[in-house]
Amino acid sequence: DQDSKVNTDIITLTRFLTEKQHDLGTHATGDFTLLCHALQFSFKSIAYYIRRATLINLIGLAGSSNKTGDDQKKLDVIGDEIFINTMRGCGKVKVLVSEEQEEAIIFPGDGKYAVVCDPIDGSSNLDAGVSVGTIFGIFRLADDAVGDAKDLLLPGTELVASGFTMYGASANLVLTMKGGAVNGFTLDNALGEFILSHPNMRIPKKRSIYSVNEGNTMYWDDACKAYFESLKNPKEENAKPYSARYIGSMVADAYRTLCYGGIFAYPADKKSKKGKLRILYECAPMAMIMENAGGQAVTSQMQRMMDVVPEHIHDRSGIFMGSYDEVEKVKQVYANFG
Ligand code: AHM
Ligand code: MG
Repeated sequence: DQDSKVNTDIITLTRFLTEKQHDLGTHATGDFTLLCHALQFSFKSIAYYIRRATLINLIGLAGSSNKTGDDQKKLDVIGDEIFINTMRGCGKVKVLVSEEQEEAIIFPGDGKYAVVCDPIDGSSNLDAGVSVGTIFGIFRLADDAVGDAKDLLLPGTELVASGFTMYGASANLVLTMKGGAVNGFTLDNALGEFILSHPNMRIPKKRSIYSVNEGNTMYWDDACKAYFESLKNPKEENAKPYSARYIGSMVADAYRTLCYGGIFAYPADKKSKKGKLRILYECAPMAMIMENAGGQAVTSQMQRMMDVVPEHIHDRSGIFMGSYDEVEKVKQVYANFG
């Protein structure tokens, strides 16, 4: 009967984190667990407001611009405020960097962590109901850190945890910790809990899918042009061309790449000389997820993304990331161009 099929032993994010904390032994203070609880609350709130957006008239412009001069959506502002308030409220965070805030925000108190985030990435897609997401990274501050923005100019290799939540057909949280596995959780709206639905996610080793804004082709350098050309018009006998998939929402494109494999790229080009995506809260957290799932992430200079030290908190980089073999292929083509 139906009742006997009910799983009464589900692993919620809370249970997962509690078990992880236990694994760390007595030196774990629980601060990180509390911080993650605050994070998941912000994801639930943002998910809720995105679902309700049309109904409660949040769609459209907020009448303000962020520092790059982009029009900010009302939901951008709300997502940012939710994030700032939950991070302040948990008492474990000293510094917060948000894509929507020009300066790092310093919280009073003795928080040991720094959090970097893009509260609602891909927000240009919101009005069309396309998936968007929150990207985040967590650093443990050095004991002598004064807690200002400079403490955050760190490479991805220093991240203790990173992840994202995609607000799509369901809210999907992907979380990984330093040297650990990548785990996927799905928000059960009725229970209000993130449930471990995708334990130990591994990115397929290769897959013939490419994801890039091809409208920028005229700005690409020759290596980049040659690489994508080789996917569309493979020279090997009987080889089939790759499929194109580009949502224009990094979290959604990254989530698909994680699930199905392939390559996602936002290269540096003649127009965006340093690329478009931000190192600290977009590229590095995604690179950590890709690597921990068995994939790779590199810059447009073919440097390991995780090693890049941003020059300032909103610094950008070109990025190629995804299946291990697909990134190898990128490196090969670029090597031929010297
Ligand atoms: P945003 O942080 O202003 O939302 O911009 C980041 C987004 C990413 O989600 C996506 O990968 C990229 O911009 C798409 O850019 P483009 O429209 O140039 O293809
Ligand atoms: Mg963004």
